[in-house]
Amino acid sequence: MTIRHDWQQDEVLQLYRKPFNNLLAEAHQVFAENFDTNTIQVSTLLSIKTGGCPEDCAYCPQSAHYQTSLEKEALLEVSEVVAAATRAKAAGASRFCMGAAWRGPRDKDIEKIVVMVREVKALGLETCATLGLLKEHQAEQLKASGLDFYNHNVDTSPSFYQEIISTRDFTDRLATLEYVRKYQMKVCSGGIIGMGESEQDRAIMLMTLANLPEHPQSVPINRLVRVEGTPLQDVEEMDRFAFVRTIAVARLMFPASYVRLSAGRESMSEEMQALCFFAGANSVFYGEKLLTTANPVPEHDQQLFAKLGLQAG
Ligand code: SAM
Ligand code: DTB
Ligand code: SF4
Repeated sequence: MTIRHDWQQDEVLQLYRKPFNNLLAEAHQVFAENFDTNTIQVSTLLSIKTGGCPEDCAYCPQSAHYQTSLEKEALLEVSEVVAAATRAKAAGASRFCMGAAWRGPRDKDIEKIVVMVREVKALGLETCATLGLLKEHQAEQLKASGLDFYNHNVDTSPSFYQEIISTRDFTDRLATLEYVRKYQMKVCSGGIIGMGESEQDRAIMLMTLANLPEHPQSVPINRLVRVEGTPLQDVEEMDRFAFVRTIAVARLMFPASYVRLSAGRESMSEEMQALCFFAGANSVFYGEKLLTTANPVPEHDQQLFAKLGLQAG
């Protein structure tokens, strides 16, 4: 297996534009060379601080800039987080991901998060947090708490980013990823597909991630959940095969990483999900809610996994 950090836009686009069957066959081969293709990693999300976010990400129901039906909530108590993590473990999740609608945490927030991480870890779960932009000392504190993964998506290409978010820069995101790597937490970083971006934007997003000094260990590919009240509520639904192609290209570019079929499964058919699993997606968010929007109920996912012979692991 070759881990490459020198991807060029043209060759990524060439992969993306291959005949569908060839692309899927190649991606599946690389998948089978590196993973047990019948094992799927399952993570459960919890929004530990919901809504009222100062950022203006055009896709996000939690931004204070838009009128969505979401109720703003304060940071949850540690006991509430532990109770949710206990339920997630009982339902079969192996990783628990805590998400907060912040531009970035304050130092006093980090103190509370550190306790949450310790207690969730003590349940025997892997831990992940997604809290926005980090300062270096905050990354150090999170590492010391035992945090396994930090999620921070680049979301799209640098040029399309400017059309989606005005309150921060693409380079801010990369700086946080650098701190996460520096303090040796595992990186979970991917993006959102279906916001009206071009094929080039998709290629550049994947290329940006692959050409980092280390590949993210986990690459979430989210399909935009169009939420009423956000600027992207009426964006045209993207071609479903183009989504599957993006998963296949991610598998080819990140042969040793987990590729997560992330947000947007609620509006995918079982057949579309099965194509994504064939193309190399080997992780999902599991549990009836993502952060604030719906996800397939666990019983439904269990039935789907059984039909496909997939084992949660
Ligand atoms: N506030 C932090 C941040 O932005 O990094 C952490 C939470 S934020 C909700 C985490 C990720 O959720 C975003 O980077 C984006 O990829 C994803 N996301 C948010 N809204 C989404 C939507 N409507 N559809 C798909 N993905 C979404
Ligand atoms: C990721 O890439 N997707 C997750 C997680 N990382 C934090 C979030 C999806 C959010 C979808 C919209 C919502 O439920 O609020
Ligand atoms: Fe805030 Fe994160 Fe939503 Fe952007 S994606 S508005 S930073 S919660």
